[in-house]
Amino acid sequence: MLKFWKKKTTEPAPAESAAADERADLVADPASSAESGVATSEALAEAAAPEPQVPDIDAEVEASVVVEAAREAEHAPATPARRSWRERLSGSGFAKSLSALFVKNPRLDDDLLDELETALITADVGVDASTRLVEDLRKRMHKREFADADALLKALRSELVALLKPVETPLDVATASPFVILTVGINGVGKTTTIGKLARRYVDEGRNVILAAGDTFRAAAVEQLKTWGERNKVPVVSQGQDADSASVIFDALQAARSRGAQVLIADTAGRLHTQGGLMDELGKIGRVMKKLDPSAPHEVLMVIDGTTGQNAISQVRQFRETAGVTGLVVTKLDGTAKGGVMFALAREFGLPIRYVGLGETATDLRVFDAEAFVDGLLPAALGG
Ligand SMILES: Nc1nc2c(ncn2[C@@H]2O[C@H](COP(=O)(O)OP(=O)(O)O)[C@@H](O)[C@H]2O)c(=O)[nH]1
Ligand SMILES: [Mg+2]
Repeated sequence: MLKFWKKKTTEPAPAESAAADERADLVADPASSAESGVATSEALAEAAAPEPQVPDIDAEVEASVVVEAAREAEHAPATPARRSWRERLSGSGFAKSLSALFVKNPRLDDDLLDELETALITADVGVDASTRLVEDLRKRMHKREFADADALLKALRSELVALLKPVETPLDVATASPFVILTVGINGVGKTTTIGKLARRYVDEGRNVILAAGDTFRAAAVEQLKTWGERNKVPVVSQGQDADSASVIFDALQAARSRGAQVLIADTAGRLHTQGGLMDELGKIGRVMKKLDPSAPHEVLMVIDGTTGQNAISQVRQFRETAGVTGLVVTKLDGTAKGGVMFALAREFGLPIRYVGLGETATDLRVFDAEAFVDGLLPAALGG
């Protein structure tokens, strides 16, 4: 049975503003990014809220009214505060070892470059990329191209930006309607949380969004998505636990088309009884969608946990082959992530990095910006 679930209309939406986001950035505590099965303790409390009403046609209509109201009444858009990238990334292994390296005025010599190479490799940039980068800088240093460590830092910055620029390709959801995003990735990487954040972003942009609870493997996953739906006032299409994921997503696509929704975001399981089973399921979801819309899914968005380091590479390799990944989201870069995995991913696959997760709340998903990211990792200029 297709179930529409809607937000209870009595509760006022939290008014979050760009300014509030900035304040939150300043007090953000990276240590608080503990991982649990559900989004946050707030999510837990919300999940315990009364059961959603059994939906009917009226509920559908009401749900879209709520979406309209949300657009008008709610908050300023989730404007990314550029300076907050540094606040969020400063705890990363990359930022820490680089700032330790460039602390005080370091001597510009081969030892410094050796240490830089070690720091990059340790931060998960990858051996090949790190070695190439440092050898290039070494040649330039020997040609006396750098007057001081600041100049070296500037050169490093532009090399790092150059590595990431090719994958800085934002996702344009206006190219189809409904634009179907299928999210994939292993358990716990942040798929459901990312869907919640994306829903918030697209609603802020004035789009009609529908979510599909395609992770039917765990009951908690459906509840978690509903919680995000409630927060952002977007309908969530779900069936019971153990329902066929492809059929949930098929229903959701049908609903999205009949309601004129502009974006459909589908959640999927990160683990089934066997890994092969998961890949078969993802294949089936794709085939079933194409019965309604041969061009769907328009984006297969793979979510990667930024704290997993080099293991992310093998994950992407596997999902790319079997699920046809077209874009990446790297989450949890605010916590203990080393950060370097972004460069390794860019070099290895060249897949667009659409968004990065810099925290657990709705506005902590940023459109990937190579310069802001690199500046967040590197120490500020040494000179002053
Ligand atoms: N610190 C931090 N935590 C995140 C981020 N994205 C997701 N998480 C947390 O990671 C955990 C797993 O997320 P979830 O969405 O359930 O993962 P899923 O199993 O892939 O759906 C949750 O506790 C999330 O709050 C992020 O960008 N930063
Ligand atoms: Mg999930």
